[in-house]
Amino acid sequence: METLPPNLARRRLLAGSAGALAAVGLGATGAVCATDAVANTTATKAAPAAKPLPAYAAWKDADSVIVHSANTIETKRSAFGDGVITPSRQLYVRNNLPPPAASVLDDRDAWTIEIVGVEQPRTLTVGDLKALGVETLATVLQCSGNGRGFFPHKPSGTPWEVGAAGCVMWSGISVRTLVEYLGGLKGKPVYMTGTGGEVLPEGLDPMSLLVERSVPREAMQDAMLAWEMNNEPLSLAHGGPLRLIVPGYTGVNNVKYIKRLAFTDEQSRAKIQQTGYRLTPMGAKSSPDQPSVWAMEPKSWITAPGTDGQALKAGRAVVRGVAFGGMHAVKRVEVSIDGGKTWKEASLIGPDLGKYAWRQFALPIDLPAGQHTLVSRVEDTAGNVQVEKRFENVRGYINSSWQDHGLAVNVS
Ligand SMILES: Nc1nc2c(c(=O)[nH]1)N[C@H]1C(S)=C(S)[C@@H](COP(=O)(O)O)O[C@H]1N2
Ligand SMILES: [Mo]
Repeated sequence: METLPPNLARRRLLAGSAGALAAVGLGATGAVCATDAVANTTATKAAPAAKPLPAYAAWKDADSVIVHSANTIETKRSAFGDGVITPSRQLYVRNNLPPPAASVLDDRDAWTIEIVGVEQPRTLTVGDLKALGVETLATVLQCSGNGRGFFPHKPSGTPWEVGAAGCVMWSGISVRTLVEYLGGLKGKPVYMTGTGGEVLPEGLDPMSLLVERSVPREAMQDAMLAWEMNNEPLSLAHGGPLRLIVPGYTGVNNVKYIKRLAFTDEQSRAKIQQTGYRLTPMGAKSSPDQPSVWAMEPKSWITAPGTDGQALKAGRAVVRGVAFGGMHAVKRVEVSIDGGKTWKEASLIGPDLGKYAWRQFALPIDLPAGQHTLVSRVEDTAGNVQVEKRFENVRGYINSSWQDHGLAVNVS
């Protein structure tokens, strides 16, 4: 039987009640106000002088991204375009630590990874892995804090809006194939734990910095060790030479520069696991007994028209966006041009790249003159509906609220 990560199980209940609220039309006026406020924030934030791209990500398309800092780069909402895969040059970047030296890419196949918690634990090179198997998989990669910028309490951390996410194609070896090759799992481990290969500064407690994340063991079923992203050798910015992909799980669980994969009975002792990335109720302190930020939830947002705040002309328009289920495939997407009072079903367009990818959606409409708030709402194949309201939490994680992600447009 599938064991749901606790955050997802709990949020399913929330999703149900938000759906009910939406059905009675609650929050429509609230939605307009909230999203107008958001639109203003966006406009003022875009204006200040753009920060330069850091050297390791200098190859990114500067016009498509917002550089928050050297280690946090966001895709502009207007840059998602109408193709399903997010081009690498436009994909967001998030590093908790500075990346390793670029020289780790000099001989990619020589990078080693230690596999433990299997019957025959071993250290293998990327070259070895390439000789064992290959698969290709599309997933939504989304930072746990994507949408944090919409939390009114201004949580610490990057105030991402929609662009700490993308739909990416990965190639590598499936963790299942690798584990079979190593004789299967040893015993019945509870977690799969991945360790990042950054060089840690001396003199500080390594556990306070180490990027090491544990996810429920079941996540290994669809997980992959990837050496290629969007048909190219994996870049340093995105975790090359080798990265763990845990489909359906938020960005942080997709450990870059992976140097150790362990099947363990306990969660990692690293701070990033113990108290970091917890869904901490407002007013409380982060602690290991709170749900870890693991599975993603149904979420969608509109990417066009009027994304850059440019004036729109009344008449025919096609509302477009992206939608994903997190752990399940997308069933349908509804669009509203009146802030959630009335909804129409959009068409899913473009190729379906599997349940972990996002779907593009489109709805041709007649756009009347005036101020409108465009919103979208996705339902997955398990019946989970994108929530109307964010779940308040101290660090601003997992904001899937359709109301927060509304787009205010001005039509004349
Ligand atoms: N080793 C390592 N892996 C990591 C991180 C990191 O800092 N170090 N950051 C995580 C976070 S918080 C996110 S959102 C994603 C970002 O992936 P990207 O930079 O390829 O977009 O990587 C995750 N994996
Ligand atoms: Mo993240």
